[in-house]
Amino acid sequence: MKGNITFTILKPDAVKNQNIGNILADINAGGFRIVGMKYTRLRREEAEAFYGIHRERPFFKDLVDFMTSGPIVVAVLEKENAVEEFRTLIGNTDPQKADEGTIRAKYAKSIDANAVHGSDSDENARLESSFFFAQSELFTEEGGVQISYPQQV
Ligand code: IDP
Repeated sequence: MKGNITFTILKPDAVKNQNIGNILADINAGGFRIVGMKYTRLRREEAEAFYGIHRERPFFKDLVDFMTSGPIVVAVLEKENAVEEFRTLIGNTDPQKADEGTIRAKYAKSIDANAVHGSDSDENARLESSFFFAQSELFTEEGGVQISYPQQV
């Protein structure tokens, strides 16, 4: 069964361009509930760890520079089949290729400043959520804790 949790970042460009409200409205209109949310800023080591999978890619330094350039909003979202549904809502990584009406088509300017992050698997959704949120900071519709994190080693 597909999981019902995904993780998102409203990236520094979205915050700088005053699009927090617009993007959260699109997220709610897309049928997602906000389970947890924070306004924060990544330190360099945190951005490098979060995007560790891209460490060898040519754009890694630019990506880390950009992600640490200003405050961000991080959130955990709930919907049936959340990971796939959210990636459809945000559109292609490159806003030039993103379908009309998607969040990146509407609010992103370039492939690096592309407004939002969305997890690419259920496992990464849990991992990325645990990077920013304690279980006690996440609330289901009933007000209970939603996510069961893997055991810390
Ligand atoms: P995703 O965010 O759509 O899942 P990924 O391939 O996981 O895309 O890449 C992570 C982030 O790295 C992208 O959102 C984008 O900000 C940045 N990125 C990906 N490819 C490029 C590139 O070719 N040039 C510059 N930045 C890139």
